[in-house]
Amino acid sequence: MNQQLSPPKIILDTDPGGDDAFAILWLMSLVKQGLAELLAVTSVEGNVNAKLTFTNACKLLQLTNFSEIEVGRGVIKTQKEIADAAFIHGNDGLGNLAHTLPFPQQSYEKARYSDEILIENLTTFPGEITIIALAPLTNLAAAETKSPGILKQAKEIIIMGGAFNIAGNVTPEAEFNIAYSPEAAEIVFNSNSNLVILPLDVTRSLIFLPQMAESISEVNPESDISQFILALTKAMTQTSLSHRETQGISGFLVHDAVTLAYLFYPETLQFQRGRVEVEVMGKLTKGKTICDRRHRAKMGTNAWVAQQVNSADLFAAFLEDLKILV
Ligand SMILES: [Ca+2]
Repeated sequence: MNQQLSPPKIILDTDPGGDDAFAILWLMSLVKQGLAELLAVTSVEGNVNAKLTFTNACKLLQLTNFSEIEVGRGVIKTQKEIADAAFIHGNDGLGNLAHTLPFPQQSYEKARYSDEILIENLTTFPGEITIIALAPLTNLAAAETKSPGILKQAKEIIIMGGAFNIAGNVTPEAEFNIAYSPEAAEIVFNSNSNLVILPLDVTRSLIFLPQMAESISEVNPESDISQFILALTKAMTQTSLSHRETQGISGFLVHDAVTLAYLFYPETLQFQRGRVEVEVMGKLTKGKTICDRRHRAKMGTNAWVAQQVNSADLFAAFLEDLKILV
């Protein structure tokens, strides 16, 4: 198999997280189909604390029969800008359903730190690894700080984060993953010019509906994965409705899943190229992502920023792949 046709080598950086869980399930279906190679999962503190995101990532890998994949523990950021998102994702990060999943085999105390895993893999496979970042960019920034230039060794860094032409979701201007640590985002934005950014501008239209969960589970209603998808959808729908995240529509936003659409179903998205930067000083706008839209010559572009998504096509692909997993 030539390199162009070999499955992409992926490191998934994640803070599960209800929508992270759906992105992980989608990715594991693609791995199961031989379309992706997952080298490691680097968990991050974000939606909930570092130990819970580590445990949740392990449990989701175990649920999908990939427990051999290494999970890193998140680098702790001592100075947090904002609170976690347990009000959406449940106190355990998974809609208070984590206790229904298999007990993790990997131990948080013995796990390697996520930045070490990033540095080791990027050094071993320079230019080959796609990093999918679904969380605050703390781990990536820690790797870059410890080993300057290391993120340039990534083939591509795909980031769910930011809000450009719409309101933020944690402050009037800022999106959660970026607002959690604007300083970490700044380090990552300056580290590599092959960034792909999937902001709230596109993810806000990705409302996963209870009937979608039902259509997946119908393929194999008794499976543990089906049961988990149904229960998590129910829990996330309830919190999302009560926090008015979906314009009153019964469902919830699967923000993080959009990264897999970019990588495997790119026809579902449209992009513009530009230089993305983050406000790290603003009193009211800290964590806001900015891309210069003025018509003038520009230097130093670093990112493709998603502008539009065809959510019908995206969900069609998503559902078919999840049906293969359950
Ligand atoms: Ca996330």
